[in-house]
Amino acid sequence: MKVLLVSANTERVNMVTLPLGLGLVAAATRRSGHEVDFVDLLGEEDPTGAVRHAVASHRPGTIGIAVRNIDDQCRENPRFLLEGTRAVVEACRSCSDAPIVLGGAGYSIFPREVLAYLGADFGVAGDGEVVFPALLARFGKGDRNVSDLPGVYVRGGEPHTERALPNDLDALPLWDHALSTAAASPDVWVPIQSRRGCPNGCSYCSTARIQGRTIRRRSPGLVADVVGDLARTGLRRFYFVDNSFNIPESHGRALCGALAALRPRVTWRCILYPEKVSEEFVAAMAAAGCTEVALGFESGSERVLREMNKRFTPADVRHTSDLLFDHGIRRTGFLLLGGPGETRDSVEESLSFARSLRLDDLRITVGIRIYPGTPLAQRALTEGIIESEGGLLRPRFYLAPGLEPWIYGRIAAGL
Ligand code: B12
Ligand code: SF4
Repeated sequence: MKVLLVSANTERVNMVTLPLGLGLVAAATRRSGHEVDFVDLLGEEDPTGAVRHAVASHRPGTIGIAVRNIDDQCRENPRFLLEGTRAVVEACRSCSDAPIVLGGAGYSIFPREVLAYLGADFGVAGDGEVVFPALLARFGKGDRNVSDLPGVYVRGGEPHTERALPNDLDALPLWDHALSTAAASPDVWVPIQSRRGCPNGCSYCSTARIQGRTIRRRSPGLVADVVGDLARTGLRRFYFVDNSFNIPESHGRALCGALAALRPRVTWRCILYPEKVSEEFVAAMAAAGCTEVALGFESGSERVLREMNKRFTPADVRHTSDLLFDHGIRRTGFLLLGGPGETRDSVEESLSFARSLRLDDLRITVGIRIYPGTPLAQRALTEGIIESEGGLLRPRFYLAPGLEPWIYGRIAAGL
């Protein structure tokens, strides 16, 4: 079957991101014998025009659309990002009768709501590489009765089976050539993924709904092989999009060993969870080409960290940050202020803690985006901040009482 895959993300906020997830779905779809046309709308001046053109020239039997971002998570001036995606769905409808299937990280958090809002036909919550080809196989037989497939939503219906989170990631593709041209752009850090899932259960986090709570790993050697292949095509800067590069540390260390052996050498960035990080591990990261780490410690107050269900203390953060500094790895710190239990004092504590770390960069977010199914959503419900967990598609935020408007002035005043 001819399949058109569209990445609807047009955002450049924070960093240019390549649609890795859709690329992996594209590779799996090709492996299943289908013909794939791939359109990334990032950088398109006329996204709906580009989609209409692709539909007209490819005449797909099925259209898949990746929904990455729902909003920008900014409480002060929130931007809801699905309107553009809705226009993309409408553009597809206006020139094709092909079924439209949604998927992606943003989609997986709000499968029912996004499907209804965008007016598509089907949606796949969770990993797409196995389920999307299974869906195509049914469509190929003229069968649109697909709600028995894992995590598949039909507009107005419910899936009969839990989302698919395959354990054997080595059986799935790691890259797709459709991404390679954009990956060569000088402002891109090429995304690569070595594991999925996170068991940590931070109180506000949506990852469990996207990737589940069980860690699923790819073999470090296979990941390094793909990075090496890409390096030989001239790509040298990578971004590990794993939720945390060091969970578990043994996997990260094995990966570092394999990356260190690559010629030509590559540089890379990753996200680190500042719990039990050893000097040996940080040395291995540096030797393998790590140049920068996103250190999401979120707070400098031990009490607030406990409220967030973090497993580390400010002392652990300092230890990790110092090790990174000692090994020449840039540190971007993240503070997430205003969650349950936050007070003016704990905000001051966090700011002075962040100052003391002498980070290379610090990003501060005020107010926490509430995601359904999280302890934070439960808390917001109990405190009357939200009315139900069903109304969270348009962003709602938790901000502890007594902080507004003071906190915005305080952040503007600097560390
Ligand atoms: C790494 C990451 C980043 C990195 C990206 C680095 C890079 N070079 O790509 C950084 C830190 C820069 C970043 C920035 C942002 N991010 Co971010 N990011 C992530 C993270 C942790 C992983 C995303 C990823 O690459 N996954 C790897 C790929 C392989 O998985 P995938 O895309 O989910 O694809 C799979 C499935 O979803 C599915 N699938 C995907 N597409 C399709 C299509 C079809 C048709 C089908 C059937 C299936 C399917 O199959 C794929 C393979 O199994 C997710 C959280 C998470 N756990 O998913 C947040 C996440 C995607 N980010 C989010 C947000 C909000 C942002 C920012 C807006 C934050 C900000 N204000 O700066 C920016 C936006 C960046 C941009 N320009 O678009 C949110 C999106 C939800 C929302 N509220 O909108 C998430 C979900 C985190 C969260 N808070 O919940 N991000
Ligand atoms: S460590 Fe990161 S991905 Fe895991 S639950 Fe916490 S915030 Fe989410």
